[in-house]
Amino acid sequence: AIKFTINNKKYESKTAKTILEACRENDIYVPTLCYHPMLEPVGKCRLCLVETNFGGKMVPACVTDLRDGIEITTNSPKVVNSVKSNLGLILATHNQECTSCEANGRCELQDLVYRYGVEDKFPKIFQKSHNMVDSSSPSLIRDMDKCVLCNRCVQACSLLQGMDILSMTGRGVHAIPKTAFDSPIKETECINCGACSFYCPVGAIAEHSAVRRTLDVLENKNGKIVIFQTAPATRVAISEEFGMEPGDISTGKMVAAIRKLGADKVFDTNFTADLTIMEEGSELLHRVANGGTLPMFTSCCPGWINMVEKLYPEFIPNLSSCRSPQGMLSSIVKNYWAEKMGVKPEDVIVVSVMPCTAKKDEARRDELKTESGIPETDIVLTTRELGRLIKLKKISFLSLDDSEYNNPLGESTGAAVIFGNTGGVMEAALRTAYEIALKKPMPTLNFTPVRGFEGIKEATIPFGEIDLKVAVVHQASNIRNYLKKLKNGEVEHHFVEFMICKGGCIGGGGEPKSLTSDYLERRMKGIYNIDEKQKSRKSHENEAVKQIYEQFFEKPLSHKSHKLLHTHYKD
Ligand code: HC1
Ligand code: SF4
Repeated sequence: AIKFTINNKKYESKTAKTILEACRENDIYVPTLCYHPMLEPVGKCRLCLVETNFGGKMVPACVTDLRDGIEITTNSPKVVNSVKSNLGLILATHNQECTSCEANGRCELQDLVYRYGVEDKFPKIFQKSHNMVDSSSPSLIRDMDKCVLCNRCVQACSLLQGMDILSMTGRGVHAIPKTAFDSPIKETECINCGACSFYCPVGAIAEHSAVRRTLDVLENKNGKIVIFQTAPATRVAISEEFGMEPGDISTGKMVAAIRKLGADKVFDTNFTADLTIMEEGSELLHRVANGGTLPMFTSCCPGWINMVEKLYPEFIPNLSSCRSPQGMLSSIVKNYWAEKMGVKPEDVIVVSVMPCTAKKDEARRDELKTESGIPETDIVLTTRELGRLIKLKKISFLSLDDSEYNNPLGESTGAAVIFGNTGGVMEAALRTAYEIALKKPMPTLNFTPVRGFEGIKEATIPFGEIDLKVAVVHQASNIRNYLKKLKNGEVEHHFVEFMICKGGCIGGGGEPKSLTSDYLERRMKGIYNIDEKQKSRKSHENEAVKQIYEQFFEKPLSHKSHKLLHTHYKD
């Protein structure tokens, strides 16, 4: 173990590599702005400067190695003054439209300025100098006058996602993360995953907010019926917006809060996750039996669809034709449920709550409009935005009694909720396909080879005549590696699940921001806990799904299913 002192107290550590890690391990506060435990430390913001007994100069704690015998001081007047003056300099170049900023209340800079009581006294020479708000993407807004040059968006986009859309350009006061040729983000190869917005410590890159529009819809209904749907991964993360822990399950409170906001019905995207399994499983069996294009690729992740359309159009035939569960639910609501309820589709507004910024972009697709040309999903809110709405309306989330989803479009099984985790769609599909094709239950429902955080997971399942080879790939950079291997003939599979974000939807770019290093593991556990506790854990046992086939769709891949539950892609 390394022995050291912090503020004259003795400590030792076996795991900490840097001074910052040693301080965090021992609950000693060191301010940071550019640091995030899921990214590489870069030592740019200079807020974590500390004094040590080695050399005279203060050193950045995030990039300075912990050494035996080091004496660290984090609370001297010299350190505190340096934090204050660095914060003052950051403020001088920062567009402080805090009151209307998407990050208001969850901004790391705001918290630091408040904590240190920093006065905004430097002249604002650089304010508005970049003069650029890029709202071209339906998913994201970039306001570079709010950028603090932490480099986190650049790292998220290149290191984590392998997309390289943003890079730091210019020096000193002219430094700024830019797209190639400074193009509006919509004109780049950006897939709208939102990783940049998740890691932005301030409001320089944020989700393209629909909070105000949703408020308007809820407060001025004018006879319209407002339906909400909530994605699998929202229920293990929304709790973090209210001070609970990652992975804490708050399905019932979330539904109750949405009712309080004024929704007329709350449906569950999980219902159509179960329905997706019926359609996608049947599509796979059909492709295998009839020599269709293989491997078949899942199609529920909109960042992934964007990636295929923009960068790998040669793989479009491999994509399952199934709409995403979000798309299926909205389609059912507007094209079937509305008629059953005796209302016009135009008088129904569907608000979907998703862990994902790319879902906003998916909802605007021409292929996902009703016959009269209105979007089937009217509004997409991220989990973060739902948190904002609940807070704005002063709903006391933590003291709400649990509420249930409305049926039948609120009924779901354990197979549906695991869609939120990487590997979940595959596991859910196998639970059903195995049982339907081989007419016997899978030996175990917990199919562990496709669980966990490994970038590319593979499994082979004896499937009657054939050995079914499957793979699960998550995080855009791993996906690009996998596709390279597939093109080179180095891998061979029948069915592959792709999720653009690390961990799957639980790691979506629209989920509550977290400064911990284990939030993904904890959210993942939360999802599997829900699955374990469900009455049924197989999609084909969902009674409401069975019913909708009996009453309307007839069977998977029927003519009606093709019209309302399937889609096509742009090449
Ligand atoms: Fe997902 Fe999906 S699981 S894509 O990861 O198939 O966003 O949570 O809603 O649509 O169901 C996201 C999550 C989500 C869809 C489902
Ligand atoms: Fe990069 Fe994703 Fe942000 Fe686009 S949304 S700039 S791909 S991190």
